[in-house]
Amino acid sequence: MLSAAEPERKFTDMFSPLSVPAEIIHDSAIVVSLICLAIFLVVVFMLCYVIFKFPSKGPEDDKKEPPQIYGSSQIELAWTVIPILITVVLILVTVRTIIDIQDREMPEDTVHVRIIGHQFWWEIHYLKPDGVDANGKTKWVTDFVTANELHIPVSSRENPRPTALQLESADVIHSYWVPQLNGKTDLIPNHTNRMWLEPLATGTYYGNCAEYCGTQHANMLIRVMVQTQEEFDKWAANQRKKPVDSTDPIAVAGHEVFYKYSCVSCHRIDGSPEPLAIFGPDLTHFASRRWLGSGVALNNTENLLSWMRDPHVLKPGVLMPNMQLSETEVEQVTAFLQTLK
Ligand code: HEC
Ligand SMILES: [Cu+2]
Repeated sequence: MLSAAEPERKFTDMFSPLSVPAEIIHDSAIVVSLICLAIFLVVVFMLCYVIFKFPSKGPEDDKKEPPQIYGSSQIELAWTVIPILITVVLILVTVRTIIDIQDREMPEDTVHVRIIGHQFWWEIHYLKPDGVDANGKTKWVTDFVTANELHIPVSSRENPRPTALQLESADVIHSYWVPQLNGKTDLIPNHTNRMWLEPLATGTYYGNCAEYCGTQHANMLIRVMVQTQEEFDKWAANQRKKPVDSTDPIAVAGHEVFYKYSCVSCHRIDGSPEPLAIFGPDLTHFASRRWLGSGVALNNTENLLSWMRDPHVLKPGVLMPNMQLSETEVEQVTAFLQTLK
């Protein structure tokens, strides 16, 4: 299948970063954890010391108060100055990491992508430059649209090929998190956040929406296919094309079902009438995706038939209604969707 990228990286572990920004975060997390571990060990040591040094000498002794010390400027200085120093070190480590990630200059051939979070799926626009605006800044317009599965080229240290993400939301707050590729970044309504990925190995990376956004939040899954430059270019070229109209009579009937039941008021397939409200995923190349329902099930015939009978079976509470199709219509529309390669 076109969209596959091996190997599967299902292990969503932030301690094995495979992308430049994830590595930077990982390294500073280790420094911070080691400092915290040192503080923990000192406290535990002092606690054990006191417990063993001053054991109880019986019930009578327990009632007496130990001698009290007042106003030791040495002790007060120590417990004020040392924590301040530790905090300053933690601030420096954190600020350095933030600057390193946020102010990174992106090379000329960076891939630019706009991701819009929806309950409970991801709208993905690949962008292309379109001249400059009044301030001399590059204007970005949509090149092609897809959903849920983000394809990006693999990068290397000698020849960086990062992908810059522009994150937005159509409804509530979501959060984009692929632990091996970068930290979390929220998708906030009426505000654009940014992050970048620079993966150092190919494969399909797994992630999740990381901000509770409604009933199917747990099934708002993320898949990032990191491909070689060649595979990525091939994939992108296919996404830009209009799918070839099938002549199979069942698929042709399915195409009619698609218009008859106003699937088209929520979904875009190339050639659908304008204007287009984007409420559901773009289906132009739906058959080239490995999963359906934002990762909830594999995109195979059995699952697609189930989805067309009632999407709430695989994804209860999903915002696509049960379209009440007859069994014949279910089969026709399924056959049609499978031609959208
Ligand atoms: C009211 C709007 C609406 C209508 C009408 C609608 N859908 Fe959907 N559809 C959605 C939404 C929203 C999703 C995303 C569900 C999710 O993953 O959370 C979706 C998902 C899908 C998917 C899975 C896409 C993917 O990439 O995961 C398919 C296939 C689909 N719809 C087909 C259809 C067909 C065929 C019809 C007409 C019979 C239809 N839809 C009617 C809103 C709609
Ligand atoms: Cu979400």
